[in-house]
Amino acid sequence: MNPMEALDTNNEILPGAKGKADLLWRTSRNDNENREHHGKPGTCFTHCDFSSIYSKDLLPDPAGEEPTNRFLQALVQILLTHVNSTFDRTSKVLDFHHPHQLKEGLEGFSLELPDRPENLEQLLVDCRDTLKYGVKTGHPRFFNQLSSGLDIIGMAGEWLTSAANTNIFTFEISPVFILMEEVLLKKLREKVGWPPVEGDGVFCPGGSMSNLYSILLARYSYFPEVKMHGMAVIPRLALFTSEHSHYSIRKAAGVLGIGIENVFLVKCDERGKMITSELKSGIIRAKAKGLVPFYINATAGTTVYGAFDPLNEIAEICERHGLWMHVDAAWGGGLLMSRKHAGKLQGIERASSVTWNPHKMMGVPLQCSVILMRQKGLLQDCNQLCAEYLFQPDKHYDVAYDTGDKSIQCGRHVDVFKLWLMWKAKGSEGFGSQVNQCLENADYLFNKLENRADFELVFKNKPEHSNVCFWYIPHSLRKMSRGLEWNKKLHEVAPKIKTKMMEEGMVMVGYQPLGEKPNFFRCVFSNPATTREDVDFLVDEITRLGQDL
Ligand code: ABU
Repeated sequence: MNPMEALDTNNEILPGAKGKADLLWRTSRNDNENREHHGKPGTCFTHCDFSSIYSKDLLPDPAGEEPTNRFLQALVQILLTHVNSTFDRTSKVLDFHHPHQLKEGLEGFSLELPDRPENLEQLLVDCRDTLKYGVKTGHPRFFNQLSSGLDIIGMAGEWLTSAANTNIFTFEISPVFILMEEVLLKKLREKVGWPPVEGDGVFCPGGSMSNLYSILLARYSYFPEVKMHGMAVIPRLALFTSEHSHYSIRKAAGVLGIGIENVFLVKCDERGKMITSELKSGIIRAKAKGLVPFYINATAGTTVYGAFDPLNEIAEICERHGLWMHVDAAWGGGLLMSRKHAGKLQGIERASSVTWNPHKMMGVPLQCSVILMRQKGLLQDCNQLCAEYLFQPDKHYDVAYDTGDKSIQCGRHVDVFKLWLMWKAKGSEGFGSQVNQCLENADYLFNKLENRADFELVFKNKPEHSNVCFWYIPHSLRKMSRGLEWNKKLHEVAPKIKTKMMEEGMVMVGYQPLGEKPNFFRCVFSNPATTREDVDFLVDEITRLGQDL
């Protein structure tokens, strides 16, 4: 795209644009008239000539304040346009292009990096194009991932975090954020049901990392010598997780040198819950082979089915065998915010550690994930190396607040502020209602599909979380007798529909096979902007796109 041209959110050239000197924006796709804008919603924002202004002209240049203000206001206008179109149901969820098309450069949008600086006008166009060719994960019709939605307060929190641009390892450079982290970790532990004054935790980049921490901590608690001397000085370990659990448990076992083959996948029932009798016999078998079981992961909200493992039964097994109980509540943890649904995690309070991703069900902008520990001090003992250039013991404040040595990272992004700000904005109750609404949408979809001949539900009992898994059965398959051939054909249906869906871009939902089951759709709700009409739209779209298959 030529940076001299001004585009609206559909990348159409606006009639009022005056070439290189002017960039004009409309705030939303519905704002059809090209009006002058002075910061009021729905009107054009500004005439700005950025064509001879470069990044060197911005702050810290002595005369940089005014161009910096104008540049950032122009950028904010682009972001507001994106925000408005995200919530505009007539706008697309995505404008799909293949990797090679994006690499070749679309309408002048080039990913290649120049040797000579580009002016701010070009940078603004690049910003806008980056959003244009991305996916609007906050769109009410984006059902593709566990993390979705665009929380305005959360986004504001992320902007502030970026402006503060600090590292959350020491109190001396992150005094406020470190204390916020303490407040939030305590609050989340309270929700888990642990005594709030004890316990520990750390924000880390995603659920996989949180799960890795849990295995690291469990191993250290039984075999502290491993920190200094490695795996050679400890027995061959075994850990257990369900066949429906997240792959990060196996990955972590590989990363930590425990070995993927020493992760035992426990069978699940039809609903995707761990069968505890299988767990018991698995532990006995592993012991008989000379392995040392030490850790069980129970999942609260599996990735595909949204199933909850029987936490109390698993806790009993852990207590009987002296094993570490971890609960991966990356997805299900959000339900603890809802009085109506928190009971589905009964038994979580018996765990030694918990993974929880506020960036999933609580709608906090990515990333926001925690590992919570029941025992205080273990994180510090396990990970600390006392780097003297950061963690000087003779600082003039209480160095217990230099929490960075608990982490396996050195530099750590501040993920807490957006969650803290959202909590202030909604209260615990606001998060609870959000969760309730998402689960009501899941119920609505489940009930709707239950009564349709052209859809089939993958599991027949009501969703416990907001996952609804289903097949679309095209006309050609409805009368065909079931068997291998039928399964093979059904396996191709979801990918074909998804291809058309992404090319048209009006809605987005994921699919996957699971075990012997051919590809099926998994619809998940975590966006409070989604309504029943959006659910109806999804079902109608799948029907329309799949009717000729
Ligand atoms: N555990 C990562 C999230 C996967 C998903 O969104 O489907």
